[in-house]
Amino acid sequence: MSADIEPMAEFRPHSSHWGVFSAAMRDGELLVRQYPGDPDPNEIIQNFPSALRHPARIAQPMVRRGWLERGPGPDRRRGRDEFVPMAWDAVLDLLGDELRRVRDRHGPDGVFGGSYGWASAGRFHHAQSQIHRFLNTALGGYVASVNSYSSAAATVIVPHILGDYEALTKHNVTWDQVATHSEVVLAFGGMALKNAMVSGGGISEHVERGAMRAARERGCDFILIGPLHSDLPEETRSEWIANIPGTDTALMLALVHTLVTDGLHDRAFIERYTVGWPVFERYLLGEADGQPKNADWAAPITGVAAEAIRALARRLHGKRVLVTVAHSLQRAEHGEQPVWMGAVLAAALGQIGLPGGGYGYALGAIGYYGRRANAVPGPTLSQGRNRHGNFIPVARIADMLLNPGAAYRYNGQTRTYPDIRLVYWAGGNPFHHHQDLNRLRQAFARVDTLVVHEQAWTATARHADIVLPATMTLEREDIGYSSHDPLMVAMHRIAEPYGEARDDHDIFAALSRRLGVEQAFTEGRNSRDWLRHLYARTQQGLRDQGLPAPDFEEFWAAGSLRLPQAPDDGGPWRAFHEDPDANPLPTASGRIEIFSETVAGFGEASCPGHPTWLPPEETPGPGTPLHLVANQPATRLHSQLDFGGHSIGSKRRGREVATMHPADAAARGIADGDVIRLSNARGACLAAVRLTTDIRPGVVQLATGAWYDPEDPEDDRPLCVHGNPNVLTRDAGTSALAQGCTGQITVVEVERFTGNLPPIRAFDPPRAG
Ligand code: PGD
Repeated sequence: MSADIEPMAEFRPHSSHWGVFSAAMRDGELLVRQYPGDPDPNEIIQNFPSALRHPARIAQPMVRRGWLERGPGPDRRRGRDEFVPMAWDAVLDLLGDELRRVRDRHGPDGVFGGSYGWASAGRFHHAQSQIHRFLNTALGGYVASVNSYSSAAATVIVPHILGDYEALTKHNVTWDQVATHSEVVLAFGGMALKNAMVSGGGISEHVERGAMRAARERGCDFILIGPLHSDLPEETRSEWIANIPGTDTALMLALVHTLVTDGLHDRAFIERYTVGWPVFERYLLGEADGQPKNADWAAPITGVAAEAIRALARRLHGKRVLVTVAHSLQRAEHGEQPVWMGAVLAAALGQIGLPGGGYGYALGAIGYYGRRANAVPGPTLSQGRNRHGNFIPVARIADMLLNPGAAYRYNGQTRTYPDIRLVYWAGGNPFHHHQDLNRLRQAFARVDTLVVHEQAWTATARHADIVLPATMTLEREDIGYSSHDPLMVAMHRIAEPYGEARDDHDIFAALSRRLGVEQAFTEGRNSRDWLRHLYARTQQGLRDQGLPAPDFEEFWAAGSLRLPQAPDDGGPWRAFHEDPDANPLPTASGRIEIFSETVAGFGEASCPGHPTWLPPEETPGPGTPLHLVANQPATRLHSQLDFGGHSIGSKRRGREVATMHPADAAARGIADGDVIRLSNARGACLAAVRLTTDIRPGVVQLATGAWYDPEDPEDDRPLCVHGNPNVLTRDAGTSALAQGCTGQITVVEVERFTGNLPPIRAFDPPRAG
């Protein structure tokens, strides 16, 4: 039994996606303390104290006036209307009736319950699990969403070319192997610590910085390929190749071209472990289309000198090289290609499956990659079965709502968008995560009813018809657990719920009662009973291994439990390397597919049968001469707790901070600290600006997560005064294969904002009448 977090009388254990901590209420103030066992704690914890009782929290159930007065139906007043407070019983009766109406009239195909979002740590109160369980129980199913905004392109292409996506990202090269074995880490898109600092479900030890430092001290070279120098930590003392955003596939092709023409590629590896090389090689050498994909070809596309590309390729030969490709590269038009081409580059270097070498796809993108898995099962709430089974690729939500009945392509299928009447969201913020937010507003205006459970007045809550206030984790008990972190945490309740906020579970239990399925939803358990029940699975796993298996009360009193972990054995990749016949990959051929008959057979021009350079539709040009990189923020997770002190402290003049190169700024008369206006044909937003030479000229960077704050909500394309880049990004799928999110890159113009600075109102509650 471990007592890693001492359950002191005042400070009690808790957990979040960004770290384990302990907390206490003293004189009405929340105090937080970092977990002492964490070598590199995440400062995002500091968002909690000011957020807990912030006026941005939702205090009571609210119903949009227009919906209340006119009933369900399409309405462009969503996001513009005032709200009417309502008592819990009344609002639950109203919502119960509406759910019954939609179920009886339209069936599960009329309800979108995808409800994508990161929600919070704590495996029982996990909002996605709760909402899906409820919709399955009460409605017999719903239209779901598949894949994620993080990694949709990779999730769909990887099974065709490498097999198991989970094994690629979670059972492959670890940080320990990097520290011990890698000689060169070639990081496309880098491995920014801000991303690795976060892990869904909780994380007790942030090891990435230490592992990179150890590797560097041993002599490992880190090479960062990407427009932002900050995408590798200083500890790596990395070399920086600042390519044009979205051109990594061309760069990788040119690297492989040099390896091949210099005779440096590993023919034996390609022969034994891959299929389809000859078809790809014809394309690479230009035999298929007359254009060799050599360094001279790649130089103007990538903005990297041909000689630098050739020199880099030659340097890789004979070393233990780890190729990493950040998720961000595939969150762009044709995002499947860098994922695939990264695998081909690693195959050409011949080290897939060796310690610290090969292909570490997405290593560093999130805290649970590059680690050992827990050797016992964790607590998971069953979501029941969606008997309906219809789904959309997650980032096609606006397309679906705007085009009911329209056909679209996905992973080799032609599918049809359903006609959605009711959208139900808990634990996500589409006005943070989706692209082209003005289009999303139009899409949400089309449904009959939009229901949102939220802790705070996000723009999603402001666009809802029925808003139900949810508790924060600090206001409830739960179990913090992540599949690749050994510390399971008893998340004690630290504070009373804000206002009338309720747990998502209790809201769904009350609705289940109204819909006659309470027993099926709750199974007769209250929340504490559920924690005991979910814990039992882990306890049994420990028992099965003959390990001490404390009962729930002991675990709860101790505050945490350290779990056994699986060995760092290289997973299926090591086994494949040792014997590809005995341990084939779960692809069509059992080998790495450099050419895929399956993908080729789908006949998509936007994703052919081998990795291909496909120029993006959107490139800088007249009116929008700059690339915008809309990446992950460092001072909050996505949009969560943007009103917390740590996030607010990072803003300037109340706005999100964009970075740009001094040369681009000078050409526009912009000085450090100015407020700028970023715009393109889809929209515009304000941001403060910081000038730095750590960004490629021609590129502007603005992190996601600043809450959407329309200057004039009545406008159809309002200026976001706060700095949400998703008013600018394009709502188009990565390709007809994966239809993933392409929010990472777009094109803009930037100018100095000279008008009167509009106030920030994103954190003020909406009008209530
Ligand atoms: P969050 O801000 O985490 O963003 O998108 P996601 O929707 O996950 O939203 C979670 C919401 O859930 C918050 O509003 C929070 O208050 C609420 N919440 C938390 N806990 C609870 C709870 O217990 N109950 C209830 N009811 N609510 C809760 C993230 C998505 O954004 C992701 S994963 C990625 S990787 C994408 N990245 C980009 C990008 O790189 N570039 C662009 N342009 N856009 C992106 N969007 C994507």
